Amino acid sequence: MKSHSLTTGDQIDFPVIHDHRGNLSFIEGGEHVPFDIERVYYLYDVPGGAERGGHAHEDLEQVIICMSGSFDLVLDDGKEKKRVHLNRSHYGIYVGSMVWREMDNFSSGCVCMVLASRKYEESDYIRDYSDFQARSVEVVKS
Ligand code: T46
Repeated sequence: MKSHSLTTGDQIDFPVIHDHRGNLSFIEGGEHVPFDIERVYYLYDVPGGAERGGHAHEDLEQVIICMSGSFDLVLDDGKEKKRVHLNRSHYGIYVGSMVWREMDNFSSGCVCMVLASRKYEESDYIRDYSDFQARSVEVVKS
């Protein structure tokens, strides 16, 4: 696996192979994404005005990609908040563990694909913001 020094919010640019038939991008686990991909999921048919996320993960790492349309991703490490607008499928945003994420401003027809380092585990979710803040302070101290 390539060595990576990504921090949350970093953009990962995927290869783009362009010819007269259009574009092709590809993603290899451990090469373009800093973990072995254990799970892929996607969000689609999101109604206008909907908000998703609103939680953090204790251990999960993800790369979030906008395959079609657009949406905003808000990343909060407990100290600072950053809003990123995603609207192209040739890059993804790295989201490490212990980051509160929210997603909104979905366009019609938006498709968001997420590459994840672990299988789905409800026990990895932190769904209470004050709990997240208290735990992110502990992470900084340790
Ligand atoms: C994140 C954003 C971008 C599963 O059964 N398997 C799965 O792999 C996932 C992701 C979810 N679920 C179930 C758990 C809930 O009952 O699907 C339901 C909706 O999940 P959730 O409310 O977590 O969905 P989002 O869109 O708010 O958040 C998801 C990811 O959980 C989260 O890690 O970063 O997408």
